[in-house]
Amino acid sequence: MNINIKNKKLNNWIKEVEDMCRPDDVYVCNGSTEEYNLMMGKLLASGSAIPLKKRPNSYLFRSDPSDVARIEDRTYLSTISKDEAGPTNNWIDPVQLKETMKRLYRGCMRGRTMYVIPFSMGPIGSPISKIGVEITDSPYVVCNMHIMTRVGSRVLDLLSNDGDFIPCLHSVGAPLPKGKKDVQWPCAPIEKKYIRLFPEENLIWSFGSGYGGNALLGKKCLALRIASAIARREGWMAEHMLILRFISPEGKQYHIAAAFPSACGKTNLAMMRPSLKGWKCECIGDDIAWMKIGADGRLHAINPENGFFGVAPGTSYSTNPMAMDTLKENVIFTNCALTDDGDVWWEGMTEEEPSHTIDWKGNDWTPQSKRGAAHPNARFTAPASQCPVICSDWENPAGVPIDIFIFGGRRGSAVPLVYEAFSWDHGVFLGATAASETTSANIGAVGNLRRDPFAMKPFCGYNMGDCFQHWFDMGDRLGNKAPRIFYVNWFRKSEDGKFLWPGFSDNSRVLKWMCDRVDGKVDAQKSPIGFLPKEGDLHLEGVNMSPEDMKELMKVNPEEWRAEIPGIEQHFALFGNRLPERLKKQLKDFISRLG
Ligand code: TSX
Ligand code: MN
Repeated sequence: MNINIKNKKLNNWIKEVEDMCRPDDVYVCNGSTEEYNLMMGKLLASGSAIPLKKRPNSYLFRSDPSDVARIEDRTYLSTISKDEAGPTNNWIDPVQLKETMKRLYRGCMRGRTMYVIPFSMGPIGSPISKIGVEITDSPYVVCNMHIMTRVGSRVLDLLSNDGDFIPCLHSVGAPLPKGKKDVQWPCAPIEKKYIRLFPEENLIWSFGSGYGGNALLGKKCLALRIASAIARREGWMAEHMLILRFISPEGKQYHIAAAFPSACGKTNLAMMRPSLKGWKCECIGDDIAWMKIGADGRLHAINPENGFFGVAPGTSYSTNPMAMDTLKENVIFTNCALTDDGDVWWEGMTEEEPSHTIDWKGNDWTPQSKRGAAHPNARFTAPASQCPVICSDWENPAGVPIDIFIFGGRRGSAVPLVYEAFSWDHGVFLGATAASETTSANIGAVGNLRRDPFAMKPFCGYNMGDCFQHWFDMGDRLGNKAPRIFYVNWFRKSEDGKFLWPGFSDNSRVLKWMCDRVDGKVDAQKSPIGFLPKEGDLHLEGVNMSPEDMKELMKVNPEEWRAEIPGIEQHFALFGNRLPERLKKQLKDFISRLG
């Protein structure tokens, strides 16, 4: 081991894992640039990393075709009682599980180095931050963690002798026999891939996958699944939300946190450039918000992450110019295509397709090829500090006070562009019933409606029914200082199947209406589903839309909404006696408003 660690719990854990996994070496990470270069050097030498001529200090990786996304059906919550995991999580008995997994971990790091990564989620030393330590046998994970979290000796200093941390154990599950050359992307076959969370012990075990949320354990596993369970116990919130600062022409700041299921463009909204004259938008985070009630009684949010792990396909100078500018250097790309002049490319990046690339599997690709050049879930890993519109307060340890919560989803019909909840309880109902139509980015059939309460279905580390109650409890504590709650749908279509709303920059018009509501500047029109903008209150100058299309976009058809009720009832029935009475009342009121 290269560093002398003082923390007793950490030393014991390292020894325990070393005895079990049998690596050739143990290396403790210090988070330095030299260390990053050393790791990347190894990955270049082994042929895993491909340097990109067009982007300084940037590299392309190609994963194993079996290892391209989060493995929801192989992710288990291991709580003492099954009821604690609830109906939306896979559950497995912790005692039985530990035996199974210990068998897998036994000797799994032979021929490899075991890396110990001390990291902070949130600015180092912030009262809202948490410390984790990931043990991994993947140098690719080390490099990604350098970008996505705050890694290093400062974290070890903070841990001192007896500080606490969340242990995150990861192995690609591919021991390397002596003298054998490593493959480009080591991982285990699908039936040996597992993610296991022990929310009652604050412990994370991941085996067999090297990809994204399966392997970068600070993100989905710690900052959402484990943190959401801690947050409920401690009375704060860990949510799947982007955070942005919206600034009026007069310089007034509004802080907005928004939860959308995947494939709704969270990263695009987080870095949006308003089309409304004089308004500005700054990014604080694109995926996760940790929020605590401050001394002022308001809800303050931090972004626990240090970078963006974004979906590449669809990202372009027209959909998200600020992301494109973030990606100019110091980026890790995974499963993108490689162009002949040494750049990356993905579907939707440019108006014109390149005439030839090497696709994400390493094969020749031309526009005539039937398969995509980049994998639909191809990713970029980029430092948040490189985003041109990163907010000056993005690392403020006190966080930013949230004025507005937004929920939403992708709905071709029924759901209007925007509406406001009548009350906190009604807003919780909107979050709890949020749904989105599946796209090719999800697994399963395209176009199915999937309930994804608070966009947390894959990420809630405890019973979702208790999560609903936690939202009510937080609202009770926040009282009249609670953020206002809105619901949006950028994806409503006309009869002939065209998107009605231009979206992107023009979403600033929707955000402005929300701010006007918060300031009491505009009245609203009551409908059965919530408050709608009154005619003329959505600023539409410069939007090329006919009044008929606008009417179609905002229409609330009680008939269509009545058709939603069986689905909501079915969804609520899942939670049995854990479904809060207050949600039942919301559903009853909703039904009676529809008449
Ligand atoms: O991210 C999106 N947002 C939010 C932007 C701040 N997307 C992309 C979703 C996939 C990740 C959107 N797609 C949005 C949106 O507001 N709206 C749409 C639908 C749409 C797509 C294209 C056009 C209009 C709407 N227009 C043209 O193609 C010209
Ligand atoms: Mn996410």
